[in-house]
Amino acid sequence: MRFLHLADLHLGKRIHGYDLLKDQRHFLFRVALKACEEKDTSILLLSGDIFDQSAPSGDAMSLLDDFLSECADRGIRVLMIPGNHDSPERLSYASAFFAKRGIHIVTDPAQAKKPIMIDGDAFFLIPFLRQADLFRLGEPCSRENDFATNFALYLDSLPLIQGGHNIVLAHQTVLDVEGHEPTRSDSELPSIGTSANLPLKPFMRFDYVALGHIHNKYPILSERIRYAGAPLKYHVNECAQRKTMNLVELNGKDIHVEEIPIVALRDVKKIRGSFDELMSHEDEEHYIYAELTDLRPIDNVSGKLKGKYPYLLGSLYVSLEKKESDRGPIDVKAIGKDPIDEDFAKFYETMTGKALSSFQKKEIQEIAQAVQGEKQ
Ligand SMILES: [Mn+2]
Repeated sequence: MRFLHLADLHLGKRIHGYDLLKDQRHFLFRVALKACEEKDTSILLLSGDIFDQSAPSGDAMSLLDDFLSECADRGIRVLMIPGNHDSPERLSYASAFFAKRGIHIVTDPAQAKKPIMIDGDAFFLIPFLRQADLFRLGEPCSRENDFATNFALYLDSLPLIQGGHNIVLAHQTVLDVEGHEPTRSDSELPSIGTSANLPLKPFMRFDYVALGHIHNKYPILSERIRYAGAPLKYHVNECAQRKTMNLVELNGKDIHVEEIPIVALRDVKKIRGSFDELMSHEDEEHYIYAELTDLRPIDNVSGKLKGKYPYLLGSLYVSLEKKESDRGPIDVKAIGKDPIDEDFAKFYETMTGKALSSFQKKEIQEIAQAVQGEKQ
């Protein structure tokens, strides 16, 4: 049994205003389908957050439509669940019809109890669940229990098969063996509180757990319980992440997971240097965030950088700006009590972490005097 495990496609996602549909199309057709062909697998798992929005754009829906049609034509079985970003109702549109062509979409937790059987192996497709969904489901879940307890009871109630593998798809936050939360990425929605976190143990009875939700790729505890991570970098702060796909092979009690690196159509990169240095760089085709080391602002810097980097995400003068978290609060009430030039010197130091040079001090003093003169 061999399959490719993906999650968090977020079709229709934008990064700093740039539409990523081309990048996502490239990933699905040129990377994911190519991997299925090269690695000789005809089963693809998509563990939730298929779309970025619950009401996806027509273009995003067309992309999924094209992709699923191509999979069906190639005889690839696709198993998918909704994530917290997806609308279960919209995602399950025509699902009975799709199932006849080997595209299985499960959006109802009651339906998940009936596994999808492929070559004697059982796939349990669990849609993204909240406590309210488990309350609605009733037995064995109850209103007396917290979410983690109810989810564990629900997992225990799944009818595992004998003599074949049991594989589960889920889109939840699962804690590691020590109870730590996974490292989050900036493109994930912040979760409120920790009530939605699930312990690892109830998942350990399965041969493989194909998780979605956490955009960082990282294996939890064992080879068998994994997040796929988002296939593309969906935020500037994810530029250092290494994106991969999980190619899973189950053979009796043995498991082998190959992490296939993803080469994106355009990478998301941060580059740092002086304006002149950056203008001689060769990263034109990527999504670029420029960190400028120049000490003086440059006129129309974004416009000039965009001339070279058409996919410029943004720019920042790193030496002129201290991170908000690194600098103390500005005491607004104190402004105006001291002479203007002294106020300015304090403000400059708060913002940059540096004192004014003697030349700058002199210039500011002159400006301050001129302003004072005008006032009087
Ligand atoms: Mn997601």
